[in-house]
Amino acid sequence: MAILPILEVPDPRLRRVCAPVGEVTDEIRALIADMFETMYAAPGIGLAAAQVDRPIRLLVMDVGDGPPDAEGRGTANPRVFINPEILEPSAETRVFNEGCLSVPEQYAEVERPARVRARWRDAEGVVHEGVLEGLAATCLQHEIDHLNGVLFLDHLSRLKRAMLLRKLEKARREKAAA
Ligand code: K1U
Ligand code: ZN
Repeated sequence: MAILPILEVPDPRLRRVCAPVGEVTDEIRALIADMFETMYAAPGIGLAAAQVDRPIRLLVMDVGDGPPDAEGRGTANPRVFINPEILEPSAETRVFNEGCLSVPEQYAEVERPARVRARWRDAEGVVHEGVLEGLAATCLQHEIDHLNGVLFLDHLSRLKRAMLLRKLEKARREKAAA
């Protein structure tokens, strides 16, 4: 397994529309393992293949709430979404202070549908359909945006986007000078 470099804005490769995945091969499964390792190391709760320079429709997510462990605590819940599609977004929306590993350490409130009915394939190629809500719904929509070359910045007003990008440049300058 390997930790892969994550592309950061303004890299034009983040703006590509990704191609559907055909057969789920061992090569794809190896990429999935690397993406989980990269996501957990970052750390993050989601990662799209586009962010690690693989322009294909694949994303991984772990927003927790897996089966409780021996102490009754919620645990990891790694999930793979191949060729995900939103079938039905809810009319109700929710606002979440989103981050993005391609826009490091910058956060902004984004409004999206609160629930989505989605269809996707898993790492075995099995088709699933289900409703995601809460953080899982927000994260799935954020990651599907990546597969379409869209960043959470694109959901902000021009002014908010410009302010956030200025903050990012300042943080990068300070880091380079340190
Ligand atoms: O796609 C990405 O860039 C990953 C992104 C996913 C995401 C976060 C918030 C809302 C929607 C989608 C991140 O994981 S940013 C980091 C983050 O949110 C986080 C990091 C450590 C602990 C908890 C959250
Ligand atoms: Zn992101």
